[in-house]
Amino acid sequence: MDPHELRRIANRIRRRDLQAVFEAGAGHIGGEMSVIDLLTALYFHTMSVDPQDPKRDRLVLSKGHTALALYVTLAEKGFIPKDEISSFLKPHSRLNGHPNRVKVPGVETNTGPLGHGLPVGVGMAKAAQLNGDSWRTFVITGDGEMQEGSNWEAIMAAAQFKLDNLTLIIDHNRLQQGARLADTNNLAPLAPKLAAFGWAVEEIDGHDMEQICQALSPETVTRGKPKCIVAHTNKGQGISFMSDDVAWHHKVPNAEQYKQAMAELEEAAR
Ligand SMILES: Cc1ncc(C[n+]2csc(CCOP(=O)(O)OP(=O)(O)O)c2C)c(N)n1
Ligand SMILES: [Mg+2]
Repeated sequence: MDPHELRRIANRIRRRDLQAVFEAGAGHIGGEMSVIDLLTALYFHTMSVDPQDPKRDRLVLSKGHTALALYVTLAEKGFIPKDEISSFLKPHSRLNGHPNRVKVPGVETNTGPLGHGLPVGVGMAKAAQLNGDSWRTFVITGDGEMQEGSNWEAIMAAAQFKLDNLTLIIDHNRLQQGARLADTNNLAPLAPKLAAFGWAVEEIDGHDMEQICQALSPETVTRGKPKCIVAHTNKGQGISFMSDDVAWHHKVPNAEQYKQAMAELEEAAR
């Protein structure tokens, strides 16, 4: 699929996500807008995700608070009915605030407590390596999430195991909950740290479809090394008044803000 079509899909996912947050009165809209281009490229360009195929590629959305972005992407891909998105966070809905692999088709791992997805991803990649399988594991973490020590244990293990079938994508939007990364526990620059741990590292603009697809392609994998893509993103990407504003980690737009946000996304789709 070409980048233009991928951008159209990402825009559709952003609009559906925004609508669902507005209607549910909850969600993590900032981090959803920042991760949607990455999810779109993974599901519509890079990964083979046939649920019947045990050798399908795997995605672990470790920043599980942005589950809604994953649900909308899975609905676009046909894993769940598009209508079901309107049940997000409703009583008895399977679309909870964090993804559940038992309930939602296409979800590979339960996530929510930050710092767990990468250790699980290392286990998945190790399993494929032991079986001699060529499927790939992708993990998306938040940048604030990278403060969790469990990630760095997993990073060491992945290098030790030479897991070149593992790709970690860090959604580097420079914001966490209630604060900037720089004012909390400043991990930037991330790339040299991953490189020092023995990973192959690439830095990209996480909203540029060409760059995302290129960085995810199997040809760019370094033999014998796990790969980290530091994706420079904006929290709230696509909606001017949410972009790069820490308040929109999990704020919900009022009716007027919703109208403006939707108008901006619709304009971008033209
Ligand atoms: C172990 C753990 N501590 C705290 C939280 C609460 N929490 C949810 S999101 C979040 C901030 C995450 O920031 P970041 O990883 O940068 O994600 P993004 O900016 O993409 O939303 C926190 C602290 C959690 N889910 N898990
Ligand atoms: Mg962040």
